[in-house]
Amino acid sequence: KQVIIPPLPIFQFEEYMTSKAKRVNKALDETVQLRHPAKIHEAMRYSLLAGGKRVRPVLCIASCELVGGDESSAMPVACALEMIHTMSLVHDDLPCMDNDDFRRGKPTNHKVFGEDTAILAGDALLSLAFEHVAAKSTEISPDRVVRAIAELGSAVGSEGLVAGEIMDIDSEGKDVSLNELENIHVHKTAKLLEAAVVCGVIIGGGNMIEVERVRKYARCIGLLFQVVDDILDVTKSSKELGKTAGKDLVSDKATYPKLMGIENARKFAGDLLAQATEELAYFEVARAAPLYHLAYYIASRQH
Ligand code: GRG
Repeated sequence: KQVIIPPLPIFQFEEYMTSKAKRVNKALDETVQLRHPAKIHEAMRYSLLAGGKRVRPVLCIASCELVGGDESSAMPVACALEMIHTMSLVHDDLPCMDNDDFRRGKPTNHKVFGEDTAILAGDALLSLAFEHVAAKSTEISPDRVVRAIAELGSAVGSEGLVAGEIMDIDSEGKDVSLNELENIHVHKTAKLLEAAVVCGVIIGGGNMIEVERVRKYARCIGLLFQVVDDILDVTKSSKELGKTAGKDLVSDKATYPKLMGIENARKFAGDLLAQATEELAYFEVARAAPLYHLAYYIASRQH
């Protein structure tokens, strides 16, 4: 099948991302204040306000606006998504998981506050995410708030992020098929992006057709994010090494370039971008402009 990627609608995307991220940061800062007990709130704020790209909150707000809702209605869910994403990073970095020392350009949470506090800070962020949506989405009909909460819960739990992480852990040192690799990424990355757009549409008053369109869009950009990540790992390290085989072509970890070859991985990325934009074709182009640009942004990222 021939891949057709439509031209991008004209739209000030960088400005859009920056201004939305700024308002999300402000809302997060106000939501997680430095109160008693100071240590746990410091640890929560340390990772939450460490300057991520805020892709999930922006996806949520953009999807809410796509169906006619406004930014302020989506803000509690947008903040919850970032709390959940951040807690998953804090736990992922722990010595018993990936054992990473740096995240978002700073020492990881457990390096600064200790493992015990890092685990608790993650737990507190996860719990607060759900409390915040339930307590602050006061202008949205309760049935929509409950649907959004259910969507968030399923994106996190044993059929969501946690499923992706356990499958990833179990796959270590084993031969992983393309299907298994896709399944890990769908759960570790795509599920929360799906929840972001689906919750945005639910809160914005959208219908089931709209929900399913954005869900498919998010699944494509979630996989796209990982394929691009894998390709960048190869090209980055081959530049560093001055060789054709980069780090991830020789390391243990299963990646798309390793399983299908770099050219097919690039083609797969193109297919995913085309599929993502196909789902958006259902909506009015001008309203969907931020989502088109987000997909291109993920596809063309250079680092
Ligand atoms: C969720 C209860 C619960 C436990 C955690 C550890 C774990 C289970 C899941 C791991 C999830 C994980 C680390 C997925 C990778 C997600 C990903 C694509 C991270 C990078 O996202 P960006 O680029 O990062 O959006 P920034 O820093 O910009 O936000």
